[in-house]
Amino acid sequence: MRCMEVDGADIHSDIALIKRMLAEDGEFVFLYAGKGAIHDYIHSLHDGGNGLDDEELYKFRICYAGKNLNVKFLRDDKGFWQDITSMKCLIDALDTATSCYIDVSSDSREEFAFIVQQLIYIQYPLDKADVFLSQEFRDAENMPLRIRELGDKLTAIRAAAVEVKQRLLLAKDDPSMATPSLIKLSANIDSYVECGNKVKAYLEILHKLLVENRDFRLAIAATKKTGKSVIVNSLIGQDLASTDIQLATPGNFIYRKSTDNKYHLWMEDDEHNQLFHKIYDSRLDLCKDAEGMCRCAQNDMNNGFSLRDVSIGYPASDDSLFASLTVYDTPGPDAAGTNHREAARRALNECDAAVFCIDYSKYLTDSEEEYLKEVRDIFKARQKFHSLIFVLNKMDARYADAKQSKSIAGAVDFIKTRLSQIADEYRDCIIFPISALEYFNAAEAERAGVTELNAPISANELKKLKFARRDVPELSWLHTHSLNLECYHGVAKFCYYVFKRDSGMPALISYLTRIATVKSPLEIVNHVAAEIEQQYQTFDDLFGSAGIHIGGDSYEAG
Ligand SMILES: Nc1nc2c(ncn2[C@@H]2O[C@H](COP(=O)(O)OP(=O)(O)O)[C@@H](O)[C@H]2O)c(=O)[nH]1
Ligand SMILES: [Mg+2]
Repeated sequence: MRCMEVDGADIHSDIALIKRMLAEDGEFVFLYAGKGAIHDYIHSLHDGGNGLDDEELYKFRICYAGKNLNVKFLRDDKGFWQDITSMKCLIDALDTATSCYIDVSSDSREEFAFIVQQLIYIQYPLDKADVFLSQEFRDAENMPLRIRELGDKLTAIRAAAVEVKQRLLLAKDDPSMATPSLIKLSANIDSYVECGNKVKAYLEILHKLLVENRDFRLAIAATKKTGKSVIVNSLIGQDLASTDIQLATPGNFIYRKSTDNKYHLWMEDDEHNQLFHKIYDSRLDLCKDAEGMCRCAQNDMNNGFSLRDVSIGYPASDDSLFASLTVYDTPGPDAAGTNHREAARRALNECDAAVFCIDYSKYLTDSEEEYLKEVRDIFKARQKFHSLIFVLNKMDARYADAKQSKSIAGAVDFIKTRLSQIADEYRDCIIFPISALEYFNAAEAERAGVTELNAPISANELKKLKFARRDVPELSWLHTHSLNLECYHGVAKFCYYVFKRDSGMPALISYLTRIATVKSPLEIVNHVAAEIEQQYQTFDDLFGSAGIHIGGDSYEAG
């Protein structure tokens, strides 16, 4: 990819240079090495309409120059690792047609997030670039061995606890064995039992990780009407979550794949007893019932206009993306007088990762800011900010609204700056610009069997298609959008692949897949390992005083 540095020292010469390069190569990438934020620089380049015009801003690709990188780079078609020290170095080495690996040798999450975000700024296809921390890679390789070692430690703790119990029993019959330190242990026998239960719970978690394909739980959170349900439908590959403009989601709707190829709707009480369970052959019948439940809740003042968590099972092919994904469509917390806030908070606490969605067309409202502070508190307590991902949705709105920022990097950079002002913890967050509706409409047309868009066709042919297939209303949206892509980006041919890629969703999905398959299991093992180490130490100190050493030979391990 071709690239060049700019620094804003002489804005007029920058404008002239950028205009010239964009006319030559629409994909040209600029690296910002100046002071201040990229969104402010873009504002200066626009110069109230005297500088870069809208068409140029749509095309303009820019990211930060990042001159102190310490990463290793491998391209699939080359057999050697290359040292990378700046974004210029990286972009020179990238090729959109070839997959690559970017190994963040410093193990710094900040550097990792920086690189991923810069690739998003320049709209690089993230599914072609695998960015990872060196430590993560080593951990993943060592995971089976590590789990075995942790299992051994747990067995040793158990064996030592059994030994303590046996000695206490013997001491009852033989007072000479009742040393003062053993008697001291007997006073706390209840707390060992409790620890024993904890140890058992860890064993179960590890067992699940090793033996079962663990479920990945993802919560989608946002204020109302930001596009949560469209994102959910895009991820599960079904039109299930209601996007009726008059109907707010009044509780958590939890979607997971069913095992019998049917649709299911069920609800449980607080003790996980099923309150009801209905099975459907038809998606539409289930949707009708689910919408009916939402409508009832809208008038149910006694229950805070809310629903208990509703679970939905849906048939999905085995090769479907995220086969073991559970998605929580959470209620927006911004409806006064409802219990919606509480339900969303619960989902955010239960999930392995969360997507927080911001409406591009509104640029952070007061209620979004308030919700973001609350989410910061939840994730602070959980100590896992990197599993909180941001999306800036409705990016397609920049074509329709004259006042909106035309540059994707400009819009994302602005929100990124705002987020770091709202909470320091959001400084290293990653924001994905997407148009969930574009992805969803393309997927719906595909599911409706419109095969003409499997291969590229012109905007004019797409126009004819939308009239020929009036039964597929999504084609009309896609056609309107194709005119924007043709006019502002010079796209001549359209197919599902083009729309999906333009939507930004594949980049988000590939990032989520990585979290689900690598980061989340590692995080669980690390968490469990830390707890086990702590328990090991506590027991060892405690039992050691009575001459019993965990894993030692002072007893028969059993
Ligand atoms: N233009 C545009 N509209 C969207 C997009 N995503 C969602 N919407 C619309 O925003 C409205 C609210 O979407 P919905 O998913 O119901 O929002 P929720 O309340 O957050 O679940 C609907 O009319 C959607 O069609 C998008 O990417 N672009
Ligand atoms: Mg919704």
